[in-house]
Amino acid sequence: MRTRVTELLGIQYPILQGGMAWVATAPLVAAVSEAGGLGIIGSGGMTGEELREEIRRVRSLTDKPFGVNLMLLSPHIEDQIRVVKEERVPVVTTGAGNPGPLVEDFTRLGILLIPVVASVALAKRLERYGIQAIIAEGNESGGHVGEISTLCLVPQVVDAVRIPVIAAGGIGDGRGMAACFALGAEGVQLGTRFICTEECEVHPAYKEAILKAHDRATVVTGLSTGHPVRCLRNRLTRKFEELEFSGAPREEIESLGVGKLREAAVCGNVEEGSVMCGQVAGLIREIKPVREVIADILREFWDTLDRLQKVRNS
Ligand code: TUI
Repeated sequence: MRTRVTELLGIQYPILQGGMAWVATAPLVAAVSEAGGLGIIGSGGMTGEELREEIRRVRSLTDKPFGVNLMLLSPHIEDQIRVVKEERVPVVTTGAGNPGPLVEDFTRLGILLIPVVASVALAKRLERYGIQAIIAEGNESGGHVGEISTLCLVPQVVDAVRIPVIAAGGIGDGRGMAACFALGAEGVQLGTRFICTEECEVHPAYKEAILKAHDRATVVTGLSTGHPVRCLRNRLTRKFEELEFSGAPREEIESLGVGKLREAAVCGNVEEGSVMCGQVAGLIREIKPVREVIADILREFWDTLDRLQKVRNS
């Protein structure tokens, strides 16, 4: 399969695995890259040196291209930036902010910078800075979310820029991938689907919670504080709702979320922790090896195109 995204990244299939903090560690990342997609380390929560170790662990498992996601609000962001430069990581994605100031340095070092954006305005601004591809993420996604749905955001970004667009948010299978290609995307990024894989090192209770989820199982907390996060509805999100409705001070609401992703992902506390995942959680029925997940997505993608062709010929 060839698109501008496979050519730019040097990968076989235009399928990226979202760089999820505390979830996307070396075994998952290497498995996705080995299967022909692009695995991406979630560096959120790591110190610079922990990130370096994870990068080296990926390199011990695969020779294929891989990426690191930099969560721009991380307290360790300066160290993490230094480490990805020193380690000459092939691809860096960014989230939760504007990576404009990084473009010059990364370009000089041959590091491909692919920002995640949730708006047309930021996509246009970053294209002017000289970036080569962009991920447009709709608010069906898990974790830190924007305001616009994938179905509305992707075609607006596609129309606003000339660089290739990778769609993210709400894609759980090959039908979703085909839908995003219909909107003009040339690649897709999936997060939640890759959590429920054998290679993903997240706590088993986190995977089970996603398997049990239904269509309305996720909520967005933190809208009132300016840090909206989508995760599974549980005891923690009910506490958030209570505090947010009561008009509690912003600091008190924010402090409720501190350390809670680790609590769910590492300790397996899916009631008091933050089980970040997208609205496609309701679509996911089983835990499979990464290779099978990618094979399924590709088969469903081609089946969808065949189905559409039949509509045309009917
Ligand atoms: O970054 C994400 N998703 C994330 S990051 C994360 S880590 C976390 N840990 C604990 C608590 C909260 C979060 C979990 N999920 N997605 C990419 C993304 N970026 N979505 C939306 C944006 C975004 C938002 C605003 C990108 C740029 C932006 O720009 C603001 C500006 O400066 O214009």
